[in-house]
Amino acid sequence: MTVQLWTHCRIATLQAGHSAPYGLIENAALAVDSGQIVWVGPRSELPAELAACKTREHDAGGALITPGLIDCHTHLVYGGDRAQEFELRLQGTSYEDIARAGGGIASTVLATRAASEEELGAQSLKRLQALLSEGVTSLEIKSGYGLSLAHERKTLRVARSLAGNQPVEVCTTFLGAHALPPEFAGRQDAYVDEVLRMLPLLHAEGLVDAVDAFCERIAFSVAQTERVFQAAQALGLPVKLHAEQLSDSGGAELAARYGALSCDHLEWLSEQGAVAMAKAGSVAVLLPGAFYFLRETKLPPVAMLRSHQVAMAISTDCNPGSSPCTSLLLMLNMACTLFRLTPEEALAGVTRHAATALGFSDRGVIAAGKRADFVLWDVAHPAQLAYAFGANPRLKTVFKGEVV
Ligand code: DI6
Ligand code: FE
Repeated sequence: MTVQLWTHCRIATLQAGHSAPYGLIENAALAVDSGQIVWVGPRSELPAELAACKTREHDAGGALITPGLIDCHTHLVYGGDRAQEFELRLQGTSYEDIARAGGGIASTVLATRAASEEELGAQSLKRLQALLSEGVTSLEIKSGYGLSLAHERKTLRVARSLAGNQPVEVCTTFLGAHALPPEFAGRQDAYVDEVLRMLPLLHAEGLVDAVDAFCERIAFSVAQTERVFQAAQALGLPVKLHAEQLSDSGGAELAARYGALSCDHLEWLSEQGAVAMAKAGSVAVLLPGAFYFLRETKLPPVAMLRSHQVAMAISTDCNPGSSPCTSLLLMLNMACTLFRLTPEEALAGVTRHAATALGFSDRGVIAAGKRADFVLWDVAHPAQLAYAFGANPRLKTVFKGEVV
């Protein structure tokens, strides 16, 4: 055993059922061996056998330690940007009108198709690095701006390769059913057939960890979404869904029937949908950046989610159209100010519950047996992470036991 010890810190473990808020331990110690946490608790209770195996002691200088942050819903790999669409929206055109007129997602599809794998990688790396600078250690990246076999493959390959030399783990999600590509105009079901053809091929290349769809009046119907879910299920892939973002389509109930890892957005979620999610254990992924940027007024039903004990995660939704955002810390603040989450719920939403939303049971909390992904912060209390917006108090990230 070669134990690295972290001392002179307080630790927000985020452990479920811990007696203190945030699972906070004062005057704490954290022991790491081979990339795994082997012990956490008050320094005074550190077992002598662990102290005896210590090969290195890190003085955290009084920092707060939290689990590494997890961004569980991003569309980080895309070409171009949509600043002009932003200008149009400021003049009064709505997001849905722009989409119906062939702009919106479709314009990012053109730019993504036009970009080479290298160009896409370089543009996306900057966004990834912005997230990492705030303590993200795991994230999800969706495809969905390629919308053809070759371009969805390119997107997913970029997503996979981004993780290659960065201290982060990336999960990839196939979002072929994100929008209708121009060559399929007026032929929605034929495009869903095409999505069903792409999925097994991309999966066979090891590019797909999960499957998502955009179930909405400007995107795909419940019936079309179900065909995609059936195909995912046949391959043993977990599903998740962009559900009830702009209207109540009943997508969450469908997703719950397929045991979805998460349902995301959910501003228009019905009580039936929440009940179904609770039964299925699907996480509600709330995306305050998209709510803010589209100036939505319909709030996600947070009180209802709480009353049905649906776990809530928070994510950037990093994408060019509805949330061109690369700050997960800002999302903590917005989840509190806009959605009225408590700072503790918000922090659990980017750690413990975000891990569940990605199907990870080995991270998201600081506990023995979990991966040693954690962040040192220059704050006295965890609520400060949600309270100060535009600040980045990160001191250090530790990824798989090693200082980044
Ligand atoms: N919902 C969203 O908010 C993103 N995708 C989706 O299905 C936005 C995509 C975009 O506008 O580019
Ligand atoms: Fe999204």
